[in-house]
Amino acid sequence: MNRLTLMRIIPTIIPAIACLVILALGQATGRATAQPASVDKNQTLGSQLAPGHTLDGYLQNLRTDFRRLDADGNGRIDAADVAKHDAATAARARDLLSLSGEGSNVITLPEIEVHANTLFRSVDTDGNGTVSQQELDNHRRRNPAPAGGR
Ligand SMILES: [Ca+2]
Ligand SMILES: [Ca+2]
Repeated sequence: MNRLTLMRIIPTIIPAIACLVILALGQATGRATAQPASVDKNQTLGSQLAPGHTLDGYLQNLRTDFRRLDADGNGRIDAADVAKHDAATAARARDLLSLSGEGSNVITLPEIEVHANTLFRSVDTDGNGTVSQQELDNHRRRNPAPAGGR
């Protein structure tokens, strides 16, 4: 390859490499920002999902959980409720609060049910309305607990 050929090739190669680098960086940062929220959601809501559950049974479980955590019974979980609980229950309440999104410090049952509906559908992969042990195992393999565990 002589110098002249090289001079012709370089201007076409450099933009191509730059494009690849930008694409790779974009994917890396996309993963880094998207993953923690969805993993948290799966952990927080997935802990109430058991084999044999229908969507109704699962939502019933979440409602019971919600009522236990809503210490003052006003239909919202917020910092006032968290302050009334022991450490373990307060941690659970904070997990649910984190579902309401960044900057929000209150969550209602309908908000939780929206997330729960989405989670249930993503676990019930054959769409028969019941979560089997196999579907739950597959889901947990796809969404492993964060390193360090909680
Ligand atoms: Ca409350
Ligand atoms: Ca199923």
